[in-house]
Amino acid sequence: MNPNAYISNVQKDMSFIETEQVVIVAVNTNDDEMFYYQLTELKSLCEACNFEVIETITQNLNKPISQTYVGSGKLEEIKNIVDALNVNKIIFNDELTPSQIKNINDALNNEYEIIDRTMLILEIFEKRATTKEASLQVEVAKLKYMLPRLIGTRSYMSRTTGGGGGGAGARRGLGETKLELDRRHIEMKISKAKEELENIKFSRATSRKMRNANGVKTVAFVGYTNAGKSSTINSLIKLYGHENDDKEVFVKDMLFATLETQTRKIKLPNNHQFLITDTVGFVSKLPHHLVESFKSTLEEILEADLIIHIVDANSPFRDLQISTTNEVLNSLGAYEIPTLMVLNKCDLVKNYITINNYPNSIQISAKLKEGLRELVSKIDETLFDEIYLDTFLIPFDKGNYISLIQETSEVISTEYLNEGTLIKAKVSKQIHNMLKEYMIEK
Ligand SMILES: Nc1nc2c(ncn2[C@@H]2O[C@H](COP(=O)(O)OP(=O)(O)OP(=O)(O)O)[C@@H](O)[C@H]2O)c(=O)[nH]1
Ligand SMILES: [Mg+2]
Repeated sequence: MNPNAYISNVQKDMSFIETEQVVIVAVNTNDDEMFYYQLTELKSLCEACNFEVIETITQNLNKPISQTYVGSGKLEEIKNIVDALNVNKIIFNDELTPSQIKNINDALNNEYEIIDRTMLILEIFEKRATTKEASLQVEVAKLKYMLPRLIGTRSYMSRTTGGGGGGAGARRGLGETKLELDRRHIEMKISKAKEELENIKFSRATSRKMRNANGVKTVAFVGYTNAGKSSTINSLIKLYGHENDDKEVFVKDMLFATLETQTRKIKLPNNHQFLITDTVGFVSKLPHHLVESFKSTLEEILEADLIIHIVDANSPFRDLQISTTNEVLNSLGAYEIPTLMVLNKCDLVKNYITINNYPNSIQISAKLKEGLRELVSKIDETLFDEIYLDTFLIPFDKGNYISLIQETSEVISTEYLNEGTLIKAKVSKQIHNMLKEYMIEK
């Protein structure tokens, strides 16, 4: 099958609101909680692509069969079931290798569309991408996924050679030329998209450097998709948003609502300010190419002074979601950044004992705006742990320093003397060091 055709078919299907019935196939290697969780998740991924799962076919194996994913008898059974159900798309729970796709297609007479987990995730990401950067990142991931899958699909080869006619040798020759052209075309598209991404990455790095140079602290919100990262950020913006930067971020009950990082400014009543960054959500078996393509976006997490790990406390799979998130964070190299776990959606949790299993976490409900003050004071404590109670005598011609203290610190008292302004405040280490010459003992 021509992967291009396969991809564009899936895209075409996406444009209809109607759902299409599909069958899912999964190899169960250890019959544990993880397997059932991934199956449930695959169904959600299908839903996000407007596919309705009407049958789940599983096979218990030590590991997927390297040639055909499931055994040949099982393939026969799959064929009978999908025929009986009149379904023409089969969704596989894992990423299939190029040869597995080819062999499954051969066994099923090329009569069905074979879609694997990776392709589903790529499709959802593609649908959700709204910025140039996100679209390019998804494009690179998708093209890289496609590249090895151009080879070895017989229907693709015969289509490119115009079907019958000529000997096998001639057919292969023409097919290979076309294949080579397609491959080169894709490689060119990948390097063009990467070049464009480099430029975007550069301007992102520049604005990040400016933020760092200004000593502005950053808090990255990370976690599983749909855990409520964006909702929590919106609730915080409502309470503490900066007047010039209080636009809400996008929230929706769907997988991967957020694809691009967005930053908002928070100003607390004690004048402490910091930036919060919303990030793309994670999912189990996040395709390798996708993580790689989104690396520059995800790297924003590495620049953060604090990571807020948002967990859906109401999910029966929250422990697996926590470990998946931790794995992705570790793979990015975010070991040393202080992290605070936040259990969200506590309004839905019936059994409070379960929540107590996470002793160092903060419990909130972004929806009911509960627990947010505690969250903010924990963030404040972590970010501004080195606070100095200083008194400065600032000369009148240095009014900008007065504004700096008033803008960023909790001011205890202000007095206007003949020599200048006497100001007592709880200041950050940075201001403490910067204004040492105006400090007086008090
Ligand atoms: N009941 C309840 N629902 C919530 C709460 N917080 C978020 N939600 C809902 O959960 C869904 C997902 O919320 P988002 O904020 O978009 O989740 P996210 O973590 O940003 O998701 P992605 O952007 O996909 O990674 C939405 O339907 C929210 O209304 C909460 O505290 N309680
Ligand atoms: Mg979001």
